[in-house]
Amino acid sequence: MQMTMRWFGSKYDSVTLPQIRQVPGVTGIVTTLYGKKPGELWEEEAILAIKQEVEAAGLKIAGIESVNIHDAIKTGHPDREEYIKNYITTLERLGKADIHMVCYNFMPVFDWTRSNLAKMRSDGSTVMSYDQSIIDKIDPNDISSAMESQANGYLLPGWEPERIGKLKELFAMYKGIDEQKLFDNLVYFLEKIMPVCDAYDINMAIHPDDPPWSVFGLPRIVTSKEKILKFIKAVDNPHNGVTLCTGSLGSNPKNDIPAIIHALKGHIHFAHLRNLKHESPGVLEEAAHLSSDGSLDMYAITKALYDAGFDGPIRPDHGRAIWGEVSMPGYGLYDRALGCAYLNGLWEAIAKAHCAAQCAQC
Ligand code: DNO
Repeated sequence: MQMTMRWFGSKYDSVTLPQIRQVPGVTGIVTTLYGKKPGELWEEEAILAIKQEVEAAGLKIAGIESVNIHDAIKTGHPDREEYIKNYITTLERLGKADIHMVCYNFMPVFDWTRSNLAKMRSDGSTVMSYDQSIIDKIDPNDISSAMESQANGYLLPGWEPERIGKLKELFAMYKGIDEQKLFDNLVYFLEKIMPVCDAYDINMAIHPDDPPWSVFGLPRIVTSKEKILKFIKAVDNPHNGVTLCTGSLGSNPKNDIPAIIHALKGHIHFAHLRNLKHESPGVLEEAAHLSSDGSLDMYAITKALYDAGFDGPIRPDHGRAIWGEVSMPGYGLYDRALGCAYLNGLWEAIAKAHCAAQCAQC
């Protein structure tokens, strides 16, 4: 595995590449051209410029998070052909730049959703949290301003103002799109892009829906082991894979994450590891990465990844805001660096225990 951190680019991130470079064991970052709108073509020069910037800091681009998908592709609108063409060209350019993993999502209208971006915990740290009863009372037209007002002045990933500014149009596009149609549109998209992924060895890593259930009445299809296996089987190609996001899948306590990892063996191309604490059904808050701070067994999850032979990039996911740091919610340096140290420690212990057990056998 390769330990990485997410970095949004020097114009958009409070964390710098030299800071990331000093986190023990972190050798790469996952990044994006953050100013690009979904569907826009990525220029070769822009890809090479960010690659050079990252490499000059002594790090590598381990993958892209994300090349976002235009809503015409998700809804199957006739314009999708144009946007799929752009997507293929972007993938081709990323492949030529020696970038071989792309994270994306297929969530209608909204990317990840939270009801609070700075919930105070008893230790004085703040975390992002979700409460379905609060979301149920929010008019979807108001959710973006509610999120934006808590974003500390940063642009939130997946909440592009140009797109979210046209919510009425967006909701109209999704009228009549149910789970089956969304699924068919995902399969259509994957079938079209697999040839370029084969040609340039690009692993596509779909991000689970966050939270993994329908929000604002919109369909969601990347929510459970069964649903993920359905589209993995529908487009039978090793490049068709997932981002194993423990926080997203783990928001539903019925999702057994180690079992999901084993079921998806060979198709996990990227891992987002974070913990969360369940309060009651539909009510949860993010936690420190340490198992005992939340409801997920981070040791069992990491061991399942190790046992499944996972060798892709891992990143600590959303951290708490601690020690007075002000950053994009979830993406400060301090708690994510603690997360890296903890996850690296788990991995080392698991790897050494495995070697010791093997030696004992011979
Ligand atoms: C939020 C992230 C998501 C994720 C996208 C992938 O913090 O986990 O925005 O990057 O869903 O396309």
